[in-house]
Amino acid sequence: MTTVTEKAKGFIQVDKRDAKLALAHIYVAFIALFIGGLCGLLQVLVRSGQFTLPWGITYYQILTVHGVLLGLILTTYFIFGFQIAAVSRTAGTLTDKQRSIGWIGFWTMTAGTVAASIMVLLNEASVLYTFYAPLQAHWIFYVGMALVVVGSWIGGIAQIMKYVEWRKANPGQPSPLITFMVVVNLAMWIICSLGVAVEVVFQLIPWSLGWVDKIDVLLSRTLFWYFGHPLVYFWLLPAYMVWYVVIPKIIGGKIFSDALARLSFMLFLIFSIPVGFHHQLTEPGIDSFWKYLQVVLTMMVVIPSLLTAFSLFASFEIRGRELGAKGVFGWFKKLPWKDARFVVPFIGMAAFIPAGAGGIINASHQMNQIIHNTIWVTGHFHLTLATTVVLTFFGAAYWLIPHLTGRILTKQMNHLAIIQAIVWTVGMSIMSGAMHIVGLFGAPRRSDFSTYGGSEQAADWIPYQIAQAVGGTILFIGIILVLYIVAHLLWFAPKGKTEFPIGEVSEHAEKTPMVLENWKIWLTICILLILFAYTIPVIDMIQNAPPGSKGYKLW
Ligand code: HAS
Repeated sequence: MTTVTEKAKGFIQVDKRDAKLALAHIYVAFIALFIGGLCGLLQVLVRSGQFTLPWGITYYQILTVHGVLLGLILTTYFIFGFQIAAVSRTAGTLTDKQRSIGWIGFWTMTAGTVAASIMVLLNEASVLYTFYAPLQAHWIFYVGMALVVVGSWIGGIAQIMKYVEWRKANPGQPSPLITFMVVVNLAMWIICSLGVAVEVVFQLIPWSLGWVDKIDVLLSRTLFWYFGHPLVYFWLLPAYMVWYVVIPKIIGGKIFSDALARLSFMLFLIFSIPVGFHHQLTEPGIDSFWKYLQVVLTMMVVIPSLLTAFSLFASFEIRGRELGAKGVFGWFKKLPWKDARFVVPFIGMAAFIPAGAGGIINASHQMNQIIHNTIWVTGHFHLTLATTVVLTFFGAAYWLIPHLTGRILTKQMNHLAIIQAIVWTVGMSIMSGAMHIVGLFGAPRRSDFSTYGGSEQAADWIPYQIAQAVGGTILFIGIILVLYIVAHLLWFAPKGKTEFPIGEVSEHAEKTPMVLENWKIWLTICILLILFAYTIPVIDMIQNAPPGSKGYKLW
């Protein structure tokens, strides 16, 4: 295998000051991985029925630490670190003003993270990562979460400013693909997080401070899920950036089509927000027409993922044939199976095939009745988020961190990174597989074993829960391995230059039509679809809220 360093000749280096900002985010992400992962291990042990938490720590407390730190903090910080580096690498070094705004965003998010984490660790906010009312947390937890969101807007604006500057300097030209993708992800994030911001600021904070004694629970859940589904695409799209732009370069090939990649991202922007009701299909108070409409829109958001799968297969096949591959699957053997930067994200891609099929099952109105609130759903998001996305992030970290720290990924670390991914795959197959199967038998998610462990059904679930504990323990070993590699890349790896790989578009690809970068058109469609999918049902919810829930209303 050619080492990363050997390949890295004459490449563009991210400016040191931007690298520092990106790295600050990456540090927080991996600290969150350690604490959140440890709580994940404790959780599967508790659910196996063989272990009791010491010192009065509760199941919901560790479940909240796990969900908030891994689902919200690890992801947001890694994504921001990656995006800042990607924008700086492809659209140019940030200006001092943009970088200062980036730092203000970072510190605002971090102040919020610390405040919220302290409340969760003190058992004052054991409300899980969805913080559904009527579970109530200490007001400091909600203020902390609001600061994380506001900080992400500030940090996001810094990245968008660089894009705007680039477009002004290069009129009529399509922007660098990965910078464009970053801006789509941020646009989606800002539009969707308005929902959770309204919920937290106008409902949860006044309620937790005792200014109002009741809130409209259905409305609060609806505002959460207006945010919650695009949240999962906010996690996914940076993985897609790696798949579309970085992986073709790593395999020595070309990006299949710039236009197709941009179209797929714009389809995510318009279809990923008006679909939150697919998390609320079993909830009363929402007319079934609106649920059905959002199920249809959910099926539309599957299309850009299918486009992505097509594009990836095309990139792989074209490269394989260049290297002499024959037959339908001959290209498979020609891929760089000894390069962790490829293998680790590739396992993530492969996992997304069953994971995506699971998502389609979830979204299919009637089938949702079988799996909703069972541990099948937990199995689903451990395949999507904790395998597809997280393995892609690990694979990216193996070139991103050494690029930013001025070090290299040695052959030994490259080898260890592949072993890490195999450990992860084994652990996750056992854990997520058991979750999917026992979920179909009706085993509940988010339930303390002590509350249901004595029931007759629970006896049938126990073998699967023990399997989850075995898988979870293997996964924790995977976390220790990745943290070891990351620490090595941050502080101990030999000094050297590592490439930030950015693929070139194939010369056979069609020219990118500029309409794909016409924000007026795409944002208008996005807002119209949101208004169409949400206006009437939300008015309905407010007007027809059951008597007890009218104590506090938004308007
Ligand atoms: Fe989901 C629940 C529907 C994708 C995460 N989802 C969740 C929850 C999370 C989550 C965290 O409709 C739980 C929320 C909670 O706490 O309650 N999900 C979908 C659908 C998709 C989907 C339709 N989910 C994701 C992704 C996530 C994620 C991505 C995180 C990153 N999900 C649902 C529904 C629920 C739900 C319901 C609510 C369930 C309930 O009742 O509570 C789709 O986006 C999936 C489309 C994906 C594909 C796959 C394309 C494949 C590709 C790979 C190509 C591979 C290659 C490699 C080229 C169609 C792109 C080649 C490999 C070889 C081996 C050759």
